[in-house]
Amino acid sequence: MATPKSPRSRDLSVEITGREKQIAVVRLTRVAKRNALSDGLIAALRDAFQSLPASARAAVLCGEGEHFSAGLDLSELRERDAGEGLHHSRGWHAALDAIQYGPVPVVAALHGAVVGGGLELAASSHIRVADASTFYALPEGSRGIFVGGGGSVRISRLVGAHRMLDMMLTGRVYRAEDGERLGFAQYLVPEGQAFARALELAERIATNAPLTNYALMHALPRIAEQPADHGLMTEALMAAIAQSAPEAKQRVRDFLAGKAGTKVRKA
Ligand code: 1HE
Repeated sequence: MATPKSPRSRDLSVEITGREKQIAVVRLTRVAKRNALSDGLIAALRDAFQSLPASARAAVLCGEGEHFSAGLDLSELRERDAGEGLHHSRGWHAALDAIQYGPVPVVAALHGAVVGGGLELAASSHIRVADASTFYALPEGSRGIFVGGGGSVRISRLVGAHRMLDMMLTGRVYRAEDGERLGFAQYLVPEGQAFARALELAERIATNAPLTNYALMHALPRIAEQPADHGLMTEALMAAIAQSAPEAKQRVRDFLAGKAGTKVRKA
């Protein structure tokens, strides 16, 4: 792995690795506090995703230690007035938007606790790989607070508002196997293997045409929110832009000439 770039916060590291330095590994390193997300760490995440090197084509988001993240740093939860609470939540929104709508697809490698704001963070990534030790919870209900990091939008879309409501009302905890079945993660791997699988997926993603990846990250979720006739129009516009790129033309020529190594194969 390449020498770490100077970390923007001691609680976060950014390393650039892989073929032609195409993969950015963004790692929460606040192990002693179970990667609890302080205001500083949230700002560092925002800065990291807003300033990835131009060579990056995909990113892996992971956590050091036994847990992905214990969520909001509860020690910072002090009495805020309404305005401060609003801005605090909007700060999280800005950081997690920088992940979801950033320059490259993000694969999260999950293990241990993925709870509260940690689950909101995971939900802002594009692909989630969970190992068998992963568990998901939203303890906000028992802490007397509400989600504020985009969870009511992203988590409810991932698993349904009815499941999110159950988790918050009853403190229900989902195990890794259930999490994959319900949609928290798209991949489930044996304990200790989430990072390796996430890196492998990120390397595969990095071989796609950047414009296709951009369309998937930026157009697809918006199309899914549009009325059908608007969505179809947006899809047509995005399709026209993607297929007009010189790289797309070359890839299709390669396939037709039998030169592409990307024939679809049965799983
Ligand atoms: C923390 C935090 C935290 C641990 N903020 N300090 N999140 C929660 O309600 C989850 C709270 N945390 C836990 O339930 C557990 O810590 C874990 C299941 C995640 C991990 O358990 P364990 O046994 O490995 O660790 P621990 O012994 O509980 O914690 C180790 C230390 O981390 C300890 O500090 P120490 O100084 O006594 O060593 C804990 O206090 C500290 N720690 N979690 C601050 N969250 C945008 S709104 C989002 C709203 C939310 O995220 S609410 C949910 C918050």
